Amino acid sequence: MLIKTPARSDLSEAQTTPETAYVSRRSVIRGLGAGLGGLLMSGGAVGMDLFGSDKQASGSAPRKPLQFSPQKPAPDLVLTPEAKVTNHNNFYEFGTGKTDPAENSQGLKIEPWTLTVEGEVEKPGTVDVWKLMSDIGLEERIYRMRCVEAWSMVIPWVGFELGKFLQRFQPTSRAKYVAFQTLYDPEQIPGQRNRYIGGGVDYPYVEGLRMDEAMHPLTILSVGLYGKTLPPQNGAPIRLVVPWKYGFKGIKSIVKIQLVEKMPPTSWNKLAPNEYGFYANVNPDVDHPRWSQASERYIGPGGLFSVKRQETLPFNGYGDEVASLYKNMDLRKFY
Ligand SMILES: Nc1nc2c(c(=O)[nH]1)N[C@H]1C(S)=C(S)[C@@H](COP(=O)(O)O)O[C@H]1N2
Ligand SMILES: [Mo]
Repeated sequence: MLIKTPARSDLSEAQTTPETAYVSRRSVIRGLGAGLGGLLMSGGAVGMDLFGSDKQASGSAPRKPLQFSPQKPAPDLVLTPEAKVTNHNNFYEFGTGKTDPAENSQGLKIEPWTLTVEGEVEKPGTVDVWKLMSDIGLEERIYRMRCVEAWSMVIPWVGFELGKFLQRFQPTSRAKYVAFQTLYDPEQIPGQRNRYIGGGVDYPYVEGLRMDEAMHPLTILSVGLYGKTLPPQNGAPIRLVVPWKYGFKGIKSIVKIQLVEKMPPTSWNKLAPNEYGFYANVNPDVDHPRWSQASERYIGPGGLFSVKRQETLPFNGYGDEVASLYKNMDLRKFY
């Protein structure tokens, strides 16, 4: 590893972005005709929008300010501007183009929203996600995000540890894996009505983790980014974030979590098993059959299409924390 990667606790939204980036971010946001609200939320637990304009770049769904504990400094990470995080997405249910989700998901009804936890647990249950957001104690997590398509971002998520949440339901000793499911509602979701729009994925989108991966403190359920609730295109109101894995593991708009004994099916693996594995750990040494994974295009501050080619790090830079989970595994075989 050439770049020293700080522990996640060393990172903070306010400190990761140099002054010049704030200037660029402002111009990008202005260029897209949105408000300045996002600029003021750095590290903040404050829900006030001084400019009275909290609208995101492309959407009509208002995002609510969240209360959360901020992270500490991360001098080596530069945040991807909010307007890019919310306008360059993969959410095939709303189309396969990068701007399709922002354009087509604004009507998604995200409130109310319930999440059911069932399967190998002593106490199955259904929670009101909006109530959960105000009860559970949210924290900021600034993570690198590496898509399997070889682009990356740095995103200031707001959320909570999946492991702590799952403990509430008391997993049984038979729980070996965790299966996740996205909302299935073809009336609302165009890609679920039309295979062409939805990119040929079998819906609902499903994902899974091994139990130890799910319980790892880096694994979060995110309910916000840049200090506010998630916009629909980023998986509102609740989505998974596993920072050492390729982005497709981060399933969006989750309605169900099942604890199970056997490895569950996952959407991209079903579609192309030779290209996308269950583990999907970021690994510069294991290429995708159709492209190299050794480097990535980092989408950072600057002009709308400014990208920087950089090396991809093993486990996306989180190896110190997670490599031990895979110590006896051949990562070429279990890609
Ligand atoms: N339900 C669902 N979840 C999904 C996807 C999707 O198409 N549908 N795309 C995945 C992929 S490939 C990536 S890279 C991330 C992108 O998250 P972002 O748009 O918030 O950056 O979401 C993941 N979660
Ligand atoms: Mo992705």
